[in-house]
Amino acid sequence: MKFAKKTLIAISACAAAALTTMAAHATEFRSADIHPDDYPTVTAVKFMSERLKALSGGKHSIKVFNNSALGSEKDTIEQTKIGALQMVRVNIAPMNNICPETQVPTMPFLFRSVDHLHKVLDGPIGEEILKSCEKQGFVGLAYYDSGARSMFTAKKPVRSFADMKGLKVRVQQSDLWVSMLEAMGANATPMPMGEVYTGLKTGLIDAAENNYPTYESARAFEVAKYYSKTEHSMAPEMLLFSKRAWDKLSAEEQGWIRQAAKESVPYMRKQWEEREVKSLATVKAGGAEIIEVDKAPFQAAMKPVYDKFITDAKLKDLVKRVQDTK
Ligand code: BDP
Repeated sequence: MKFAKKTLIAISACAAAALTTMAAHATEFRSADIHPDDYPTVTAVKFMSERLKALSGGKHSIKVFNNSALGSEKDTIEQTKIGALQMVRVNIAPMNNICPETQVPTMPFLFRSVDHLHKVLDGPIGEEILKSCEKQGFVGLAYYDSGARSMFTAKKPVRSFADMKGLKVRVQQSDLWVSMLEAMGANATPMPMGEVYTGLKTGLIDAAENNYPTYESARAFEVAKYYSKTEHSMAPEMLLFSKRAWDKLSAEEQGWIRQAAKESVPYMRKQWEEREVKSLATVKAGGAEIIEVDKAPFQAAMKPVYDKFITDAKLKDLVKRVQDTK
């Protein structure tokens, strides 16, 4: 069958118009996550979808593509930027190279406690950092908890700072993370989370670092049973909406999305608290050894990382304001 060029243009214009009209009526936004079904970041976005449905009178909802179905965090961030995906839940780390302000909550040993972290992220500093990603194509909706990250090793345990020397450690895809591990004396290898289990199993890497829930859900404790409580970073999770998709929505629709995201935060925090306890029990039962380490030498080694990444006045001011938050 052959159509004249004009007819084809008319047909595609009609299809595009139909899509736009559809979008104005009912939309199922697509959101990505690397974690399994029962992980708190995934259940929280599902909760957000329910809230969005209620607030929009059934017009809008969110479908979560989790288990890395749409790729690594770096991939899905790129898809979100171009508007192929409307939303993404990622750790803040893969945003570090894109949006410099996100380096601040990633910085090692910055937060004194979960309370301190919540005060900062729930207040104007958190807001400012979310907003700073807008010029890069992302509307920051919320932060989710991610606990504290610690080292885990396959062959020999890290019992002191000296044990880090020469270890091949997987890090998230961020220059800041590479420097952080190098400052600890390790060789840093950036790779997606989905490759960590095999990497540890085959000996491609000696170690990785994460919170209890991911150490458990990624089954990393089966191949790296020494978990050393360095608690070197509390890098939170982020919920980002595609600015391209956002700009096509009405102010009212944007308000519903913001509201639903906001409401999912306390829900997520409760799930998170429970999951940390459950995951610790699971990894211990699975044979993991939980090791206390002296964190002071780790902390002392982080000065060059601050010097290298917290360079301009704006970032220095943000770090200072975080430290001054009581
Ligand atoms: C987990 C985060 C996830 C990251 C992962 C990682 O929830 O977003 O992808 O760490 O280390 O804690 O890559």
